[in-house]
Formats: sequence, C-alpha cells, structure tokens
Amino acid sequence: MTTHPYLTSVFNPHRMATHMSNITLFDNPLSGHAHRPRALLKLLGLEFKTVIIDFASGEHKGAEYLAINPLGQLPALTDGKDVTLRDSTAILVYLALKYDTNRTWLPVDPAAAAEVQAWLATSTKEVYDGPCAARLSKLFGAPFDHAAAVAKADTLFKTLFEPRLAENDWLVGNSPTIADISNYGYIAAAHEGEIDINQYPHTAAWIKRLESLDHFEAIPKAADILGGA
Ligand SMILES: N[C@@H](CCC(=O)N[C@@H](CS)C(=O)NCC(=O)O)C(=O)O
Repeated sequence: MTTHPYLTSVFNPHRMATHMSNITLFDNPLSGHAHRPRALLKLLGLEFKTVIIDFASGEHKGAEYLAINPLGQLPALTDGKDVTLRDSTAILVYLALKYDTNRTWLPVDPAAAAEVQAWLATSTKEVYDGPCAARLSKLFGAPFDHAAAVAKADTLFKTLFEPRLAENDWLVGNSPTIADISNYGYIAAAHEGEIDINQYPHTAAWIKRLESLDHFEAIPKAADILGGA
C-alpha cells in the first residue's frame, strides 16, 4: 500500500478546531464512495492519514487490504487499534456520531435520523444504479447498460431529488447532513456518465450549494486523475 504524498496527514490550516485523531482512510480519488468519508473528515476538521489503494494493480483484492475490508472495496477506515470499518455510509454514521458533537450531520431527532437513513439507502441503491452506473460504464467500460442507467437516473431525479430540492435547500431538515454528502459525489460527477445534471435545475443548484460550504471538498474530475485518458 502506498501512502500518498500529497494526501497524507491532511491538516486543514483554515480550521481553528482541528482535532487530533488516529484515523486512517483507505481511499482512491476515483471513487465516489471514498469521497463520502473524505468529505466529512474535512468538514469536521479532523486530522487523518490517507492510504491510497490502487485499483489498477488489484491492490484492493490483495491480502493486506482484504485484512481490512474482506470485500476488497473502498473505502475503509480505521480509528486507532479497535475500530476497523468498511462501507462508506457506515463510516459516515460512525464519524458523525463520534466526532460531530453538535449532532448536525446526523440529527438526534428520530424522524430526521430515519430520513437521513432513507437517503443513505438511496445513495447506495438508486444513485448507484443510475448516475454511478452510467459513469462506470463510460469511464471504465464497466458492464452496465448505459441507456438503462441514464433512464434510472432521470426517474430518480424527477421523482425524488427535484421535488425535495425545489422546496428545500437540503435533503433532510434545514441544514446539511450526511444524507447530502452521501448522495453528492456520483450526482456531481454525472456528466462523466454523459448525464447533463442541468436538466434537473434544483439538483444542480444543490450541488453548487454543497460545494460552497466551508471546507467542502468537491469530487475530483476523473480526467485530472487519469491524465485525460
Ligand atoms: N457498499 C460499499 C460499496 C463500495 C464500492 O463498491 N466501492 C468500489 C469503489 S467506488 C469498489 O471498491 N469496487 C471494487 C469491487 O467491488 O471489487 C460502500 O458503500 O463503501
């Protein structure tokens, strides 16, 4: 595993209350799933170490990484010796419960917390089947039906995101939560799957709203990572 020079020991100089931690994020900049915990770590001002796992060489399926995540998927996160977590949305829940003392990223109110959970599930199912599958198909030649993924995305945006975001700035309540973070990456990168998000103006505005939050890290452009390949 390589410890990436420019992503290692990320310390946010703009944040006064940067917290010391023993967190390591197993990451890859091409992964929208990995963007989720990376974004929240930075929003929370947490110091963390990044270990980049290389997909191209199959490092994610190597014994060393499988000992951390037996599914061989990114992301994963360790926090000290006792906590080893897989699954991007589970990691969001952990970070919010453990480190967001104000409990704004995962609200305490039962109904609001359940709404957040519903949107986390949407990010792992409908967003995966729609904009994420379209991107995987176009960027990496993954065996998804691109036209079907675009159609699923269209239905998803029209039935769920546009109605909600026409009336509200955020997916749950009146402030950003992990629901927004979890759904953001693959929707912000929808153009990489040849989906024009501007067809869905309220969703496009929500992406800009998220990206304008202090300390929010936008999902990197795949072309910048792949060198235009
Ligand atoms: N449910 C997992 C899915 C993670 C996932 O599918 N990650 C992709 C990268 S975006 C991956 O590692 N794929 C390799 C594989 O599944 O073999 C999560 O939310 O973290």
